[in-house]
Amino acid sequence: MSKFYITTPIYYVNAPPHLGHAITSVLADIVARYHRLSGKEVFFLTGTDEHGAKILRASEKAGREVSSFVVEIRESFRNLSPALNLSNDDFIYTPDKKRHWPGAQKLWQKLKEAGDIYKGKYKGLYCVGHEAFVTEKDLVGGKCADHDEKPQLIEEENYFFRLSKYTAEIKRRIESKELLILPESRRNEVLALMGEGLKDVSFSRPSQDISWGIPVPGDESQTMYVWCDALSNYISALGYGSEDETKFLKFWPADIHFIGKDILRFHAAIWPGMLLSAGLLLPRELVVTGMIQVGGRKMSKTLGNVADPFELVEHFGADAVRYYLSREVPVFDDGDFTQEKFSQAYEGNLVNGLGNYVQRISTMVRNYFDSRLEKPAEEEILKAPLKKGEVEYVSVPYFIEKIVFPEYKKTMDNLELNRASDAVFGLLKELDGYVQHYEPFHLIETDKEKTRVVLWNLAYGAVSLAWFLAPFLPQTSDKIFDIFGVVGKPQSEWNTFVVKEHKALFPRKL
Ligand code: ME8
Repeated sequence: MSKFYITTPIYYVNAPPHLGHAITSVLADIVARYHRLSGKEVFFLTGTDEHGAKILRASEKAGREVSSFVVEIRESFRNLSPALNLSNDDFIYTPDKKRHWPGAQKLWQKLKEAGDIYKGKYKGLYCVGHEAFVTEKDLVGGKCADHDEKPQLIEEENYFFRLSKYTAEIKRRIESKELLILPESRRNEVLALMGEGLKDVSFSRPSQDISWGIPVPGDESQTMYVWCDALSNYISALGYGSEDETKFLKFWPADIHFIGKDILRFHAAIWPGMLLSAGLLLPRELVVTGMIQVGGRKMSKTLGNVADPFELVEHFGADAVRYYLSREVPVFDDGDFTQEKFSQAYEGNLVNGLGNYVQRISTMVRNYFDSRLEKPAEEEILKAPLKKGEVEYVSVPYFIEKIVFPEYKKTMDNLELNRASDAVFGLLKELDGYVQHYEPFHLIETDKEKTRVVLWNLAYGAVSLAWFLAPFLPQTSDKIFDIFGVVGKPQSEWNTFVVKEHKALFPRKL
């Protein structure tokens, strides 16, 4: 069985999660579920990034001891999984001395052994929001444009990582697509950056200034730079540096790191540099998402313009939120979030669209055929073809197999999740058209046998929707399989449908 390792970023615990974190985790979950359903052994990792100045400052602001402050917020990130039905196999957090520190420290040791760690003096502007040094050109009116605050001038002695040494090799890997970066525009952006050459990175801070972190191996007076610490989670979680590295040997390299565009540079430059220095394989793919915005500005904890995923789930249900995040927001571009847009999408596509379709079909099967529909003979099926414009497809199953499935598979494999979801909701539209065309609610009065064929096609369509939606809307998908009596049955056994009475899939909220 082939393996598939997929990760989300580990999120900062300076505040509870917002919809921006939810979107990355939901998209990664959809991909994880898709690969699991296609028979791969999947390892899906998420977690939290809990060290550094940013977290320390947030705990001070809250008047709390940092070690207990992080636990509380970590739990709210952990709770995203049951709330949004995320299927992560593991959850890593950086203060975990047993699971995370040995990996981070082993990796540091490897860089050191490679001669890539050296001591130097650094003077620069540090943005705590970014947890990175910034340059004058990143500032607007002396402030960091993303975080709306003045960076600190820092002058200190610390350790450096010789990233410059790896510029050419990293560039080659990205150019050759051995390290694939999606979408193309982000790949080009990174390559342009490489053109200027990568600079060495300050990789530690004096412990007296920032003690909340992992001590540098062999020099307790220094704390590891939070990005060096954080990036290593992708291998520490697999047991790298522990007594048992079996999982690491099995799952590394990562097949996909799902990240937002805000952290691309760290993943496309520093992380490959660290791995090359340590003689480890590079991840296969970085999938870089756009940002959810509110009124044109990135939704962020620092800016305080956040939408709470838990509230949305509470009101609309997990699948409604998953639907919105995977279809109504572009994966690779920025997209705006408004409550009105969310409600409209919910009412339009879920209540009136998918929910209504399933309700109508199941009700007709119950009322006209005593809840049971056997598969009609092939020649009967041919009597109710599906018309799409000028083209006539012999049946609903045929249309699904020849038109919908290839488009779905292609777009899923290319991680064009919005388009894959469009293909599924496009099928729903065709099925609605099929209902309108044959009007089974009238046809039943004149031709019961043909109504049986039409409804069988429509029930097959409903179950196919459930199959396609399984990675996107897992609960809804399960419910539809159950309503039509085909739980656990492969497609080849979707012959007889025994339909159950059920509640609305998506209750009306307006
Ligand atoms: O950067 N829209 O953590 P972070 C879409 N700890 N996605 C968003 C978003 C938005 N408005 N806001 C956040 C860190 N995200 C580091 C990562 S990884 C080794 C360390 C998502 O809490 C998006 O995936 O700031 C972004 O890259 C990530 O959350 C940043 O989360």
